[in-house]
Amino acid sequence: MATPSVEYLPPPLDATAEQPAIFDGTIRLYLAYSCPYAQRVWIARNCKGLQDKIKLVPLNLQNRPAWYKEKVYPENKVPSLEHNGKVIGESLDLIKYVDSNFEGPSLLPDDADKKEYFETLLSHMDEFLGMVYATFKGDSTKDADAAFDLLETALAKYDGSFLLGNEFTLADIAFIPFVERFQIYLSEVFNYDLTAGRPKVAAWIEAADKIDAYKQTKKTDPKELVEIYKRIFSVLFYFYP
Ligand SMILES: N[C@@H](CCC(=O)N[C@@H](CS)C(=O)NCC(=O)O)C(=O)O
Repeated sequence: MATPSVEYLPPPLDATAEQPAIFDGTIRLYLAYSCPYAQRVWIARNCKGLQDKIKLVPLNLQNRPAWYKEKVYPENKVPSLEHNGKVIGESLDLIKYVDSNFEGPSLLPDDADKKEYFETLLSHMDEFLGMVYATFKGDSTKDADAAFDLLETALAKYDGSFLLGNEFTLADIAFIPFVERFQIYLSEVFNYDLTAGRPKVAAWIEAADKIDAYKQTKKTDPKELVEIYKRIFSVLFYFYP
């Protein structure tokens, strides 16, 4: 069957849902549509054209089925991937796993320098996210400024719209789900445009938005996102509104 151009997305499973069969040969990606970590793996799966091969199993994280922790993935987080009689997790490991264990276009260039740069970018991931979250926790955008300036600099390393050049690769897949959310939250809550004065970041987001494999995973509801981030980060807002 040809892959439909817009995939049907099944509704999330909640605590009342029965567990799908496990280790029956079906390859399953357990995810939450709202989770940026899971979105990384979802994008990689779509980029490789594996929509018919890797089945999406969305969970309602607010009302998670108990069987997920008990029978599928004891860490009880998403994403996880059921493949070859095992369940594995961790989004940055999983995007590499999906790229190297399945058919479809390679999502990393052959070039050794670019591969090394990819690892360097990943090694700065926590720092990058931490800088943006520091802004979310406070009231100054200086840390976010520094983070997006780093991204602008990172995008200048190679010619082309993407982090490793002209192709949308695992490097972009690792960062874009977070930047997608940061753009919404910073604009809504801080009136801050992360692309202002950063032409490469602006062009990167614009180029990514044209990629179907990514577009189909963009399910962030701005209202819901703002509520979630506010709940997580704005304890101070609560006491000093
Ligand atoms: N390091 C993990 C993080 C995954 C993660 O934190 N996922 C969140 C959803 S966005 C989750 O499952 N949270 C549920 C929980 O912590 O109970 C990865 O990269 O895959």
